[in-house]
Parts: sequence; C-alpha cells; structure tokens
Amino acid sequence: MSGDLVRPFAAGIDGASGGVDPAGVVSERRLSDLRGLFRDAAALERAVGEGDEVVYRVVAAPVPEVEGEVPFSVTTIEAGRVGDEFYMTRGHAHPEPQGEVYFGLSGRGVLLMYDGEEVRWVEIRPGVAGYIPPGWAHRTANVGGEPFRFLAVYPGSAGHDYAIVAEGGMGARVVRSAAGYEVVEEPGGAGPAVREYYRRRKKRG
Ligand code: S6P
Ligand code: ZN
Repeated sequence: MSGDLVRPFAAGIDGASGGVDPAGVVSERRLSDLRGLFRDAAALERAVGEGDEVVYRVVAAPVPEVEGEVPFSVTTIEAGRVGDEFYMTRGHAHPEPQGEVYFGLSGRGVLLMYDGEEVRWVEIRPGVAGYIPPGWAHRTANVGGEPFRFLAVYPGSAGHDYAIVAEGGMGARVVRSAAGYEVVEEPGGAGPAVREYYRRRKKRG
C-alpha cells in the first residue's frame, strides 16, 4: 500500500541556490560520509580532520518514493577535490531498473554511468539534460570552480542501491588534468558477481 497520491502542485527551482519550494526531505553528505569512495584515503582523512565540510546537499520536492509517483530533487555539489579527484556523490544503482533524467542548472559537472562492464559519461552544464538508462549506476562530480547544481527526475519505485557502488566501484574516476579534468578508467574491471548484478538489471522483463 502506498497511500494517497500527491495533489497537483508547482515547485520553484532556484538554480542559483539549489532551493526547491516547497521542499520535502533535505539531506547533506560530508566528507566523512564518503569514506571508502575516493582513491586517496589519507587525503580524505586529512580533510575530515580539517573541518569535514559538506560535499553535497540534496533538496527533494515533497513527492514520496513510491510506485506511480515521479520524485524530483536538486543536488548541489560544492567545488573541491580529495587529492586529484573531484568532489562527487556517493553514487548508486536503481535496484528496480528504472531510468532517470538529470538537467543542469548551474556550474559544470560530469555524470558518470557504469553497467558493470562499460563506462559512459556526459558533461552536464546549464541547459543540458543527461539520460541514465535503466540498469546503469550513476554518480556526478563537480569539475568546475563553483557549485554544480542539477535537477534529477526519476520513477518513485526505482529505489537506491549504494552498496553495489561502494563495493563494485564505478569503473572510472573523475580527476584533475592539465585540460581541467579527465575521466580515467580503472584497470581490472568488476568481478563476476558485480557484472552479474548489472546483467540481471539490464534484461527487460
Ligand atoms: C536519485 C538521483 C539524485 C541523487 C543525488 C545524490 O535517483 O540520482 O537525486 O540521489 O544526486 O546522489 P547519491 O548517489 O548520494 O544518491
Ligand atoms: Zn538515481
């Protein structure tokens, strides 16, 4: 039982502040919430000791994550790096293989996607929409010098699996380079269990 559906409404999306009005749940992730995700664990611990700053904030509209609804939210990723790696989200897969749309509001970011074998990425700027197909894990990184903000819209039944990314990685990292940034694929690839996880989610029922 998912209860009553939400009544029609309009929400203000503030691309300059990352605000959503009316807002639902607001969540923040600090450096200490991202342990195990950056390559340079020592640099992460130093930064945690130096203030443990907020890396990103998600402001959701008041739409529940249940089947039939279409939740949406604005993510703001601050500018910064841990070692050479840009500030980024934890990253997740949707256990129900559902797609998602990101739309750039301000700043510049990379939307990294991974299906257990292949890595794809697109740059998101204001006015650019990125499409995440069903079965692809996704993570965003701020590759600019100001906050990166985007709107995310996804099916309410999608769910969020963080463990598969924490354990299996994203197949690549977004790091500083002479040109600004580059997406560097990680050698080795995922193990058979991770590949099987994604294979199952890309089959159409
Ligand atoms: C939800 C969507 C975004 C992320 C947000 C934070 O499906 O992909 O709203 O939740 O960008 O990332 P993460 O990986 O911490 O959920
Ligand atoms: Zn998602």
